Amino acid sequence: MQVQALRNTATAEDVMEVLQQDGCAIVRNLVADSLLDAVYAELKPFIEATKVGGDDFAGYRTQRTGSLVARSQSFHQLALHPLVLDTAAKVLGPYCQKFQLHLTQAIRINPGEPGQALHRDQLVYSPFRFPRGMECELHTMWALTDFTEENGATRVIPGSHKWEDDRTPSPEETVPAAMPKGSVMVFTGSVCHGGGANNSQEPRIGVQVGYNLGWLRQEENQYLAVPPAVARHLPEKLQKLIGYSLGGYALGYFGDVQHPKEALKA
Ligand SMILES: O=C(O)CCC(=O)C(=O)O
Ligand SMILES: [Fe+2]
Repeated sequence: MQVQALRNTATAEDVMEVLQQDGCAIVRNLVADSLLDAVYAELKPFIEATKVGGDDFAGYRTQRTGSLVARSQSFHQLALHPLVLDTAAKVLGPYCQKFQLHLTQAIRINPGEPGQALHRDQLVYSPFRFPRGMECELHTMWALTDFTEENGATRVIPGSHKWEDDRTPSPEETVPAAMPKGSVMVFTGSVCHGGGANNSQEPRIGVQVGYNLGWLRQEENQYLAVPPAVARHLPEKLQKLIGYSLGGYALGYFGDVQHPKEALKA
C-alpha cells in the first residue's frame, strides 16, 4: 500500500477520484522549487523564533508556525492554488455554501522527534462525530524539503477515511507520504495520519494549509491572525477565503448587519 501519487497535470477530478478511494493523494512537483524557496525565506525568521511544542501531540522537537497569510506573501500562491481550491470545492462544496481557510501552519520536525500519535484532523470538533462520507475539512501538506520515510514524512493510512470512529489506527497500518520538495499531499479531515519520526540529521519542513466548511469554526483564528488592517491589503480572493465574506445569508455579519468586507475599508 502506498499513497497514490499523481502527476502535476492532474485535474481536480483526478485528485477527487483518489480521495474518494483513499482519503489522501500526492500531487508530485506541483509548484516550482523557487516558489517554496521564497515562502521559506519569508517564513524563516518566524520559524526560527518559534518555540517547540509543549506536549506529545505537538512534539517537543517540532516547531509550528502560523499566521502564514500575514507573514508570507509568496505563501498566498499556495493557499490559493487552483488545483487545491477546485478540489476543495468538490470535497466540501456539497455541505456548505462556501468553504473557507481553516489553518495555515509551517511544521518543522527536527531530528530526533518520534512519530506523532495517529489521528484524524477533524477530531478538533470532538466530541461531535461527522457521519462517514461527509467531509468537513480538506488539508494540504506542501513539502518545503523532500519528505522521506527517514526524515519524518507524514504517515497516513489510505482508506481509513471509511473506518468507523471507534477503530483504533496502529502504526503498522501507516505508509509514509514520501514526496519530493514542491509536491503536495492532499488529505481529508477523516483520514488517519500523523507526523513521522525524524531519524535523519536534517529538519523536515512542511506547510499545512487546511480548508473547512464555511459554517464551522476555523482552527486558526483568521481574524486574529489576519486582522482588518492587514487583510485590507490582500487580494480579494484571499480576503474572502479567510472569512471576510459571508458563509451564507447573514452568516458572519458584524455591527448593524454589515458585510465583513465593510471592515476592510480604510
Ligand atoms: O507534520 C506532519 O507531517 C503532520 C502533522 C499533523 O498531522 C498534525 O499536527 O495534525
Ligand atoms: Fe494532523
